[in-house]
Amino acid sequence: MPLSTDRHEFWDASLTYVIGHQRPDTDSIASALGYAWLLQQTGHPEAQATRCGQPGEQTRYALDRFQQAPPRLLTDVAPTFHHVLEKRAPVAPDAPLSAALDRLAGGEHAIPVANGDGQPRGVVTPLGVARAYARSLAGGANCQTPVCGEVAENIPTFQSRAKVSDHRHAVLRADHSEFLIVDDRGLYEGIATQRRLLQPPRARLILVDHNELSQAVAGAEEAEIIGVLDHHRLGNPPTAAPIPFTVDPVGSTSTLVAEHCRARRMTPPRPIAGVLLSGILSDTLVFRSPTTHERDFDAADWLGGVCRIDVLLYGEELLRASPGLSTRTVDDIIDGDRKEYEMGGLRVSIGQVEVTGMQEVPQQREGLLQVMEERRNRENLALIALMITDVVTGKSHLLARGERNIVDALPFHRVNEDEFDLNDIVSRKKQLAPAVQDAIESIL
Ligand SMILES: [Mn+2]
Repeated sequence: MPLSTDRHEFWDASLTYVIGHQRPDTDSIASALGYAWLLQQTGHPEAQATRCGQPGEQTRYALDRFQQAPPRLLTDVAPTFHHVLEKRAPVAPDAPLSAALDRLAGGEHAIPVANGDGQPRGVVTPLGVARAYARSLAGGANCQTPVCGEVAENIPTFQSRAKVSDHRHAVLRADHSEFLIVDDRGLYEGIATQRRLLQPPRARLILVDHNELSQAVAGAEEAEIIGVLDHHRLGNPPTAAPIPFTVDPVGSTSTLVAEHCRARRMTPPRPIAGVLLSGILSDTLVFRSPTTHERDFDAADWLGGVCRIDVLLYGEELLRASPGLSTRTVDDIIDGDRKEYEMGGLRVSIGQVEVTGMQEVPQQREGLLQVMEERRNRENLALIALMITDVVTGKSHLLARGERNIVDALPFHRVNEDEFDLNDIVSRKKQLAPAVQDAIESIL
């Protein structure tokens, strides 16, 4: 599916973005599409499905299979100068001063002056007019009225794309209460007032499939989180106002979306139903993961009926669409789905990668371990591990680098110095992370 619409766009304060986590997986894309659809049908036309990264191969397979377009890309939700500017019409430099005076008299504080091509030439302010008047008095008999360009003064200028938070200091300390905003080419776009810059509008987000800001779209800490629909551990900051917050320990966020649909007696169209089903099958590894809940079966069964598809057969087909190790870069394998934990006061990072068969592990092992060691040093980790899960057989291996006593304490079958056979462990959050935590706490 072409992703050619991925050019830079500003977020829109009139929309509510339903958005999954960074490095989106199938459940994250599916639940954003499904939940935005449900909201749109139930009185929230402003809901928009969004993603903050490129979908992987498995997700693209699911989208193609059900002919569903991916959610819109949104890579940053911090307020920019674009979000606060007022599009005041500029006056020409050779316009008579009366043109600016009329507007000042009407209550504007700064009248932008720009050439015909948009090149800004400053602003006319009451103070600037007073200064020009004082100059002309000092100059004696010259009674000719100046033009706007002669009276215009420079004020601090910002690019519309720049983040307000990056320039808060400059805005606070400026002698001016209004600022010129220009586009990428330096051409006039509008005026921003200090008052508005100190309280810019905030993007409205509903987080799906995550609740921790560290996993959210860039700028989320400056946004307004108005809802959370998730199935992961809590790691969210406090909000100013109460918000709908659902974190339910089921196998996928898509399950929660399907349940919301059913509770409201809304049946999604086939593309949405198919993608939601894919989210469930992907996160539960076709129900083989111990994170699987009875409710995941129910939701998948219902969605399978809606899109008239054999759930189990399709599930195997979907899992096989995951790419192998050799087609991915080492960085992508290690960082693609990596989460940091604090265990016994130590920093631990565990990544997970899905494969269809372990045959590529031996030739990739050394390269992966080397980069893991780099990450461990750079991020000051006590342990870094990569869980390689074969989604076809439901078995995993673990590569691990860390403090010697920690690696030695891992309660798994060692097949190599830095490699363990995890047998049928497939869940990082439910099986691996607790086992690693127990091991670390046992030696402290
Ligand atoms: Mn999920």
